[in-house]
This record gives sequence, structure tokens and C-alpha cells, in this order.
Amino acid sequence: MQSTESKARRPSSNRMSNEEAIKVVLLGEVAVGKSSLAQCFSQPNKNRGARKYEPTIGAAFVSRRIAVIDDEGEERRLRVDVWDTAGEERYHSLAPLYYRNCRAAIVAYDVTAESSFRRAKKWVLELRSKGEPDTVIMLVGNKIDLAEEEAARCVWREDAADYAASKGILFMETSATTGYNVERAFDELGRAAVNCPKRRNLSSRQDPSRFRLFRRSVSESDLGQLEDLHGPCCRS
Ligand SMILES: Nc1nc2c(ncn2[C@@H]2O[C@H](COP(=O)(O)OP(=O)(O)O)[C@@H](O)[C@H]2O)c(=O)[nH]1
Ligand SMILES: [Mg+2]
Repeated sequence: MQSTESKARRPSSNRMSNEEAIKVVLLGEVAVGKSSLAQCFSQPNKNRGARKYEPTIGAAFVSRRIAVIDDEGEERRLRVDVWDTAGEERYHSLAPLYYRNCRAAIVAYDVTAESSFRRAKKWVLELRSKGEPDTVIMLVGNKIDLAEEEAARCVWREDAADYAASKGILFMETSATTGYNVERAFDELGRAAVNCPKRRNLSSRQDPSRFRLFRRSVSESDLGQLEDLHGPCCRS
């Protein structure tokens, strides 16, 4: 995976090109395909296929520029910075460092591993309780190529889609091996992030720290009301 630490330190927006930086964090159990998804997205022209499993140590970073069309029909140029985390529990305490201040999160599971779906639900709960209020969350069922044989599938599409709908988060099934839906997943995530009502209402003149203060003042019991207020694209 390409190391682009220096890119991570660049300003979050480029006024000349009107480029916005979107920080995306990848969360999920070990070996569900987080690094493969990140690689597939960041190197779209590279030959795909099975890759040797190499555990991610701590976290890795990749970046790619895309353009999306927002709700007003305007083209928005995005630099999507993807933080690919290690799924191992011993790195769990590091996760908030990566999901803090992120615009979007992909919570991945392996459609052939039920335990990974249970872990994904825990990540969604953690993001909702400890993450940012405007983080757009997408649940991603990866390794869909393996589910061509129905017997191999352990997590049914309908169950995952129902769960995602009940939490007001996006959902997609992908294959990092074939590339199926990977481009679409990041495209939808980017679009949802730029269309997020809370983010749209946050004028550039406002101090982002005021926004964070607002978040801290929100109690858990208020979260449901916030969801009603801001719609399902944002976590509440
Ligand atoms: N069949 C299949 N294998 C995959 C897919 N995505 C990842 N893998 C394989 O699963 C293993 C773990 O992938 P990796 O991306 O390192 O998982 P991570 O621990 O979540 O980052 C590797 O051997 C990958 O080649 C997929 O969509 N389909
Ligand atoms: Mg990895």
C-alpha cells in the first residue's frame, strides 16, 4: 500500500481547485478485506485478484481524487483520504484517532463470516456513540464474489440491508477481488458526505471547534431527535 503521509498533512481544502478533502475511515474485523478495498479504490487501474493476506499494522493511508455530483447538480471535486485501520482488537484503542473528525466511515464485514457482521454492528454503535455527528456511515458486505455459491454466504443481503436501514446508514455489497461496486461505494459515500445537511449548514466562516462543542453538549437521549432533524445520511 502506498504510503502518503506527506499528503495527509496538506491543507484540507485547495481554494484554487475548489477541492475538498474527505477523510474516510475503514473499520471492520480482521481479514474482511479493508486493505483490499482501500487498494482497489486507490489504484483503480491495477490488476485485481486475490492478494496475499498481510495484516495491517496500526493503520495505513491512501488517497485518490474523484469528482461527484451533489444534490444541486454541481460537480464537487474531492480528495478522498482513506485511513485503513487494523482490525485486530489489540489496536482497538487506536481507532478513535482515525474515526475522529472523519467525514465518512466504511464499516466492512465479510459476507461469508457471520462473526464479522456482528463486529460490524459493534463498530456502527461505537461510531454513533463516540464518533462525529456528521460522519456518514456505509455498511459494506465484502467478498461478494465468494457468495456466488449460495452455500458460502452467511450474511443475507436482506438482513444487512434491513439493519442498515434501521440505523439510517448506507449499505452496499462489494468485491475487492473483482472490483464489483467498489468505485460505486466510494462515489456514494463521497456524494452523501458533501450532501450531508449538517455539513452544508456549517458555513466556512464558522469555527469548526464550535461545531465540536455542540456535539459534546448532545446527550445520548437527544440522538434520536437529531436523526429526525438531519436525516439518515448523518449519524446522529
Ligand atoms: N474472495 C475475496 N477475497 C478477498 C476480498 N477482499 C479481500 N480478500 C482477501 O481476504 C484477505 C484479507 O484481505 P485484507 O484486505 O488484508 O483484509 P483486512 O484485514 O480487512 O485489511 C486477503 O487474502 C484478500 O485477498 C474479496 O472481495 N473477495
Ligand atoms: Mg488490513
